[in-house]
Amino acid sequence: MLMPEKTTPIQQKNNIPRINESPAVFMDSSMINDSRLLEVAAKLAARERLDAADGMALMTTKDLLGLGAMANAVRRSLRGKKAYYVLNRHVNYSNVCVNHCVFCAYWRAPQQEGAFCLSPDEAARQALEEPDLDLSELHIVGGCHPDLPFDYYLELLRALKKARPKATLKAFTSVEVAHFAEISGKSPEQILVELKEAGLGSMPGGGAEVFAPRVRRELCPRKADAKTWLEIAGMAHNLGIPTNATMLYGHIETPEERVDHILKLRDQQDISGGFTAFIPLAFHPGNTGLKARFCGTTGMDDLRVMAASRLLLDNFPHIKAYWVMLGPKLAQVALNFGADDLDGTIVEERITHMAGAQTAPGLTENALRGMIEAGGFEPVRRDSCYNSLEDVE
Ligand code: V47
Ligand code: SF4
Repeated sequence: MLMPEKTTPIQQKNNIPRINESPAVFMDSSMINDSRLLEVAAKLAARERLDAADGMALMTTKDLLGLGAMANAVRRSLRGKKAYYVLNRHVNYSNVCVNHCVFCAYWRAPQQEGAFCLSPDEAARQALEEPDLDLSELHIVGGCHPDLPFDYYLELLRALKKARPKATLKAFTSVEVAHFAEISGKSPEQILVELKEAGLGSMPGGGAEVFAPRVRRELCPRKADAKTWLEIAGMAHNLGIPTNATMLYGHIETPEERVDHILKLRDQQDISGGFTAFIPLAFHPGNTGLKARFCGTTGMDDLRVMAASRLLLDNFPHIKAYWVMLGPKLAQVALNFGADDLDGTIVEERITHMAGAQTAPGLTENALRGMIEAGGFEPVRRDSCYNSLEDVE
């Protein structure tokens, strides 16, 4: 299969490079012991696109070091020794949600103990809690609240933009946008246009979970389906709004379903081109409806998903090792397994910590730079769209 040759408008605007224009991949095949991986390595060297069978070889191999060497060769051909991080803060405006996903420990019913909903002013005050932190990004997500009017979300963006004018507002997943359309009677395009006018700069990649209908039926039947998620991401890209993409792994999904999910994202990226990063999300079972069946992902699987993603997503510029879910130590190692970004300072994280994550609530810039340097990489402070801020005063 050949890769499309045309660069989409959002790729040009955001300076998103195409991977098939990147330098050739030099791979030391003496590192590879799995014969199936050797076949994939030969395809990569010939710049052939990988298919689902290749994906299965990557997603099921026990040859972690061979797989890592392949992903690292691609990562180094794209980014050299650069490893990105961002000064960001999470703002969770509400945990009230009508979707009740089985894997989620974050949601509460409207009157339930622990339910919260910040006013736009309260959210803005929260965004200003660390006045000395020169934030480049606010990561803003909540649940699908049954009663908040769409105007609330516009007010929320305006208040946050006023509080932090220099920060990109990375807000609302495709699932939230689908919900806003449903409660307001507006089309998802109209919702996106109005959010953009109110200050939306980019969108996070949550809500994708695993696209397979079998998984969604069992774990998140009320949530927007795969087609809707992908369509809204495409609409955002066409409106010039870059977005991320995720996959929640380590629960009931099969290796085939993981590969299918990743290839669906690759297909969408071929069409609309506005995905900036892919983030594999390691499932945390604590306090969720799956806690009796799962005990968390293994380091082997975390690194395998990271490396397989880098190799399959030939049109995604960045792969993020989200330290909150992987832990800082494994996230640092993941920089050698295809990842080129650690996310950021975060300050306060709720979704994973309510599901039992033991990581710190946030990290300092020094800690992030130290992790990157100690791993043998060059830290690059970035904005939400991966522009370097290293030389900016
Ligand atoms: O959509 C829910 C997942 C997502 C659990 O775009 C869980 O830069 C693990 O999308 N264990 C939200 N994960 C987080 C997210 C994200 C994070 C960091 C960066 C970006 C980005 C996006 O977390 C949800 C869902 O897929 N999630 N419950 C859990 N128990
Ligand atoms: Fe709601 Fe998101 Fe949690 Fe699902 S994952 S219950 S949509 S907050």
